[in-house]
Amino acid sequence: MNIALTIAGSDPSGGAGIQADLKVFHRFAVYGLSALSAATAQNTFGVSAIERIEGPFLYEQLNTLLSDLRPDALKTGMLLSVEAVRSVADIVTSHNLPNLVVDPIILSSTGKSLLERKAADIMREELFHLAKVITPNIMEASALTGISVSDEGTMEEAAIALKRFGPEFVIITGGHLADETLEIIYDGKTFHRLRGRKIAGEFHGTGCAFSAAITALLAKGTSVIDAAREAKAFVASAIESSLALGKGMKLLNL
Ligand code: PXL
Repeated sequence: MNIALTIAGSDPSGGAGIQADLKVFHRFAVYGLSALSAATAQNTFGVSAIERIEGPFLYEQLNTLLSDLRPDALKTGMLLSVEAVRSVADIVTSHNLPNLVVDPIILSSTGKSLLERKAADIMREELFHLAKVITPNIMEASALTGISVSDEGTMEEAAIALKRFGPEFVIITGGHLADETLEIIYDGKTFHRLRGRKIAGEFHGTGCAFSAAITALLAKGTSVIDAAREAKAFVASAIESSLALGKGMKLLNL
């Protein structure tokens, strides 16, 4: 069985974070490993508090796990601190881990900061170049490039700017665009575009599910373009069957 690892924060609602990632890995029949990089207190209305996991303890979780098990692919989600970003970069390098997917989570769906300012700079400088794929949404692409990303043209501009930090592929997700969904995939030469129908409503965890699905598919040997296409279809179907289990945002049916 192929193995995927998620390094992410805990979302007790199960809509995003490490819980959602593990559900997605299971859906793709990939064995899921996990290491916790932060903890949140949250429900379907949002995040009320965040607790840190110190960098050395994240490093210890990963080093212990990886001295025994070897993932075929891994992803990062909420990393929060400079120390966590550096622990991941160290581990990916020292264990020579393939198929790193960096989902550069900066804000929660309701606007809470999940990555400290300095940590975003360090992620861009020290983690992106180790990645097979980075998957910022348009808000994250804006914050990471200083470009105000709002349409296809500015998504392409931001993809070019982000590619310079060294990832093999940049995928900018445009589920937050006004009237369609559009993913731009850039490998330094060619742009691929995945277009979809926009489904009305606010959904929690779409970015996590998308990057987790890509990670699971890379673990199984799928190419990045095919993985992105399949991940998009998976998320669209999870949105279509999303669940109003709480009183706030709908939860993806993962
Ligand atoms: O959706 C981004 C996200 C990722 N990881 C954790 C989160 C959230 C959003 O709230 O809580 C742990």
